[in-house]
Amino acid sequence: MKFPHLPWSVLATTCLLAGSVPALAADQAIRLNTIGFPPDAMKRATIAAPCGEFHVVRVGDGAVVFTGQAGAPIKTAPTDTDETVQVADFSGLAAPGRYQLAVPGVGLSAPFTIAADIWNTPFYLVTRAMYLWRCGTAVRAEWNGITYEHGPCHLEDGWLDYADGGHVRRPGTGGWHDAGDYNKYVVNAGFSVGLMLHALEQFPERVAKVKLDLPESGNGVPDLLNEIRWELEWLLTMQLEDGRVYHKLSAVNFKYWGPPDQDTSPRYFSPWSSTATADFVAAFAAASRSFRPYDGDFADKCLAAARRSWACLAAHPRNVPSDLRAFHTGAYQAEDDSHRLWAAAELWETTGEPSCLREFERRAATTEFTLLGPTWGDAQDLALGTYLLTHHPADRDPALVARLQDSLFAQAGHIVATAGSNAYGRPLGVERPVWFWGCNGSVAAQTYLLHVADRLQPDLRYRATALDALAYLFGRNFNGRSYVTGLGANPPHHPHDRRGEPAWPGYLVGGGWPDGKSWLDVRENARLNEIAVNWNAALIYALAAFVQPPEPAR
Ligand code: 9MR
Ligand code: ZN
Repeated sequence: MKFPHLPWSVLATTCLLAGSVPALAADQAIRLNTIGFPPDAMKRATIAAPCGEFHVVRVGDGAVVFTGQAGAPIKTAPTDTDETVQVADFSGLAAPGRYQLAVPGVGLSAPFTIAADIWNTPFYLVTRAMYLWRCGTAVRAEWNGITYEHGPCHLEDGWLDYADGGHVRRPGTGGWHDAGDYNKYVVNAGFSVGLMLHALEQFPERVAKVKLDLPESGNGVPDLLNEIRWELEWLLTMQLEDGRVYHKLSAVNFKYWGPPDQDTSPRYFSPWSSTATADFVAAFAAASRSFRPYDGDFADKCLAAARRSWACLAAHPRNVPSDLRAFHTGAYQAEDDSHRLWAAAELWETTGEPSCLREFERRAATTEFTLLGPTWGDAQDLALGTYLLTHHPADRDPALVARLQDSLFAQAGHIVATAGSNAYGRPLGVERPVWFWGCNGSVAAQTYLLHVADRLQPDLRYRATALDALAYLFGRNFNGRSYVTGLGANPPHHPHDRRGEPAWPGYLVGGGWPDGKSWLDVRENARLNEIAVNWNAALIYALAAFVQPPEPAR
């Protein structure tokens, strides 16, 4: 059978694919991962219109390559997407190619691809997006024939007025802009670096050789590590002599909108915080491990910096928040327990020192894995993951190991079940308050639990659910749109990003809340449509697990 033989209603809706209609056009009723699927993966679409038989047709000649029957109607909760949908399962189709779903009476889906290396380009773009966030330097990249660039920015960073330094400058250029704003926050930076380092540490065979077209590419260091180093070099400028770490370097408000190299808002250090200091320790202890094979001097420098701030934490056993009264920008304030736990875990993993292990195990005694995966506010999953995947397992407390493994498998199992029973395969589900600022980032970050669990006890359901998370983010969602700029079908065109439009490519937007219908592709809406380093870092981690490594040279 050929595509032209399909009912006229399918053909009629094809024309709608050409325009970008923000409203729910008929074709947007067919919601699926618009990047695609590895051949052996589960493949499902969610159809928000009554349907029965469906077909998969090949792009080009329109040949029908698969026919199936949509599942029974599912009513989604009012707090979720409040609609009736049916699931089309075409997992039986494994042949590589480019396809569309054709649903008689409903329409045609966006095109998607079946191929083993389907996640390589997204990994490249989403990671290179970190490079495009670089501050204090000119950046330039091309994507889809468009050049994105700006000149060196924020070269005055920054002033010490609000950090007991008087009107004096202290060097703090470099690093990444945090998000749609150009400020730089240590807690979010440390978290993002940590998660990216875990991606490299857990999937080195997949990502260490990936070229990102960075200024440093070809220097013998993995490009992922080259990009991380850009942020680390800035983080080093945030550390005081005595190990305390400034909480942020920021303008006093969010008023400026425009290219970063035209931004003349004065930017200030805020006072130190214990949370920033703990995240600094964790990030640098982990970085020291990853840099060791490539650059021993830098690895030593990272470890020395981590130790200095670790000693500072010991001298300040209680949470010390930063005084942010002068600022109306991001706060990134958190209780620091999970951050201290993470610092202890990474420093122990790097040094093997019993005192770090004791500190970790004391703090971990009452800790569980979370369901949301690691977030900037709650780093404990990273801490517990490091402990369970350690390279010196024999030193650990076996009872604690057993309890934490149980906690991990329970939470990972819950995530699997949640995705399995969700109409869109969304692993965050709907029953708890799971629509919040940045919830798309958590959908990506939940894969952390799945992959750590898979490593300890391989189970195909963990990887399948991690692919469900990616499928959701790239189009199998209420909007039927990719939530990552520059990738997939009808991606965000108006992200909350001061660099403007056309949208800079490779960025995951925060996502809708307080329910499953709330997302808007509106530039002004930071709560729904901002981009941020922590969400991209989570997506980098989620994608790293599925990058197809290059064929070994013969
Ligand atoms: O991701 C942050 C989210 O968890 C908070 O609820 C929200 C409000 O404090 O802030 C988010 O982070 C923003 C930060 O404060 C400033 N830069 C942009 C970040 C993403 O919106
Ligand atoms: Zn800048």
